Amino acid sequence: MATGLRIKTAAELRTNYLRREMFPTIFCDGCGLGNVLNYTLWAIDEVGLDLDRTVFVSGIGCSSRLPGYINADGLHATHGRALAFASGIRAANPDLTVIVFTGDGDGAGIGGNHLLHTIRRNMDITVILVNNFTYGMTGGQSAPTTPDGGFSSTTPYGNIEHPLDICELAKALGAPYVARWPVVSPAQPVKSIAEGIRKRGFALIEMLTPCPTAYGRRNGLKEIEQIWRWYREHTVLLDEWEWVEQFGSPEEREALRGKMKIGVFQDTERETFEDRWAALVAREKL
Ligand SMILES: Cc1ncc(C[n+]2csc(CCOP(=O)(O)OP(=O)(O)O)c2C)c(N)n1
Repeated sequence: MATGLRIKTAAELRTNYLRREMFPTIFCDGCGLGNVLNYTLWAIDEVGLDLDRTVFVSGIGCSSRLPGYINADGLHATHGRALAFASGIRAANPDLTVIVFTGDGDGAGIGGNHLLHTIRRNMDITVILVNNFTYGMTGGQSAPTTPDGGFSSTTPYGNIEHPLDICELAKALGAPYVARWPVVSPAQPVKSIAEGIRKRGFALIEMLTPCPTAYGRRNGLKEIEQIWRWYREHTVLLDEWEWVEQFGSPEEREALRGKMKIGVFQDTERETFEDRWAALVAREKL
């Protein structure tokens, strides 16, 4: 594999990282959250994180249940507030590695304002934001990410709102690491999660993840083959997207409509809140 990873078997993951008593999971058939959990554990293993020095934080939703399956300290916080709790942990104990699992509703809907200000502050937090285009746990209401025309319990005639591009937002706010990948292939997500954990400062990895029960069944995306085909047909690698925008024909540019860019949107350095705090404490002799 291109990343040089040795992918762990399910048995190895179970022994090293999982709370066996928590299984089976609450996830539906075809849900991609198991993949997100696997990729995160593979990345953690690759980085060699000490789980005794790592805290997993989440808000509320199906995706926010993920910390419960990992054999490490976790904080299952309130809806939309995962980043506020994560920021508190980092401020109180900057030696801890903080990884947040959040949904598109949790992280970019009700928690959208926390997302803006946590990125602006640039604390060293890695956020794995699971975008399943819907508020899954509560039965499939439309979210800020629901695609144009997408059917949901609150948009029975199709969504008329423009969807939020979370990665473009995070990039514009100066997040040092920003990436988006669909869950259908493991290599890039595992590499990005590892890069996000290693990055000093705020890292956001958006995972496009199927929700066959709440979103898929209303949108012809209930079966695995349909989901795979949709991700293949509706995602375009960033380099290719930029090339088409610059040099493509009007028809090729038009074909980008309704599709999503995937790849690493930003990989840069920016002074962190923790660095500035340490400098302030030293300067003012606090
Ligand atoms: C303050 C508050 N408002 C609403 C809810 C109800 N609620 C629980 S989970 C959820 C949706 C979560 O959606 P998302 O974050 O997209 O995660 P998913 O379940 O899709 O993984 C909502 C609205 C709540 N628990 N608290």
